[in-house]
Amino acid sequence: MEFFDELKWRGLVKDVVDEEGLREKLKQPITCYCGFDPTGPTLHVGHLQQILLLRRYQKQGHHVIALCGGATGMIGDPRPTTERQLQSLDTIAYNVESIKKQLQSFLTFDGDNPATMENNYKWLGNMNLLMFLRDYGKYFNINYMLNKDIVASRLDSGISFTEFTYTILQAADFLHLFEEYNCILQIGGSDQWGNLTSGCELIRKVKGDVKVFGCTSPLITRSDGSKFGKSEGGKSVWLDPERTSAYEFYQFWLNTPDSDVIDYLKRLSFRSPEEIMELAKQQEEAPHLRAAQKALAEELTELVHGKDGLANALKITETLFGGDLRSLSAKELKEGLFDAPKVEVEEGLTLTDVLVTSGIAKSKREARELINGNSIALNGEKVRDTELPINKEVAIENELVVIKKGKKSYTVVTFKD
Ligand code: 545
Repeated sequence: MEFFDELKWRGLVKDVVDEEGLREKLKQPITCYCGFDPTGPTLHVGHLQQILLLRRYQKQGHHVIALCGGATGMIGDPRPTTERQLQSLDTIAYNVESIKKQLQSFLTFDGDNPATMENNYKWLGNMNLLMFLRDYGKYFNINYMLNKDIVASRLDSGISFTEFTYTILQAADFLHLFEEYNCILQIGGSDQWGNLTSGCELIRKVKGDVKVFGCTSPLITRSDGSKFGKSEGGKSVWLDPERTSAYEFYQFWLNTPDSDVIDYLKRLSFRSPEEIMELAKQQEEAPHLRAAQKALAEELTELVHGKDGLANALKITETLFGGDLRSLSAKELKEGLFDAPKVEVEEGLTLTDVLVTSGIAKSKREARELINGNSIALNGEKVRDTELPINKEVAIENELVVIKKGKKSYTVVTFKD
């Protein structure tokens, strides 16, 4: 399959500036870029598709530029809803560094086709206002700008001159990268269409009859209409191991509904179309085995958290689903049980009392019934002693006690100081 056809098959192409022209150009190596504003300290799963798309271009032999928006991040791309709060310069500087590090881990910066990392503060940071107005502003017709979707959607609620001007800055970047690297393609999510076309227009006006392109991808959605990128508990799933552990990350993908998993594999996995179709077939024949979900979760966890991260996620997963809890450290248990209820109790209460104070049982009577009925396990072992004192001695690493009621319902107990 031709590269661009494969991108289409994967669902990575929405709108294109001059598709025929782009297909022609892609027969030879070109330079393309995608920008990321340092609006937060870390990327999340929603950004993965675009980063991996850059990686696809790189693997195909194209030169890719990951641009970190040190300057555009000082302004903020207008959102359809409300004006953004400006971020402090310190925050932006901090975010730039951490986002650059994350982007770096997904692309190859050595070998014979190294990627380039750029920061638009380099050329926009010291631009002077009069030059901006003469060299760029002059090419933007106000009517044209008012017709951009994002501006149109903000006309009622209001948009500042600052955010209104954002698209010109991004266009200036494309022009700069065109001049400096002969970069002829900008990619982005479908929310970036207006900015991509601004850049193509600017380059054509300044440079005359040159061919430059923009290509957007549909944003990832969930077929049940809920927002993509949040875990069960509604927490965002980040690419930073400090914020989202490898286990949590793995579980997020493992829990992908059947109706979405093939779509996600197409967009995010580097498996070939044949391999993905094979997984689709397996899914149809034996959905309960969740082969497609496992393949997706394993591949992406290894990509983001490395081999060790994946091994750790698998170990925790297997243990929680039937292994010996004692083989996990307190840290691993906390990761594995991140979404289980947590309670703090006084040390030395009896098991019966702990079940009641932690809400696992509604009354002492129910607690005793559960224990006598063999439904309660402590750190993975069934207990039958209703009066067992719960203290640091029975806790894992003297820190936490994991109580399991029935097959799957975990509660993590720690002690008050
Ligand atoms: C700035 C200067 C350029 C080119 C692009 C930009 C950034 C662009 C933008 N992009 C989004 C973004 O999100 C924050 C990421 C880090 C916390 O706002 N104006 O910066 C997202 N982008 C990836 C995809 C996107 C987009 O980084 O394009 O569609 C999300 O999927 O929203 O010269």
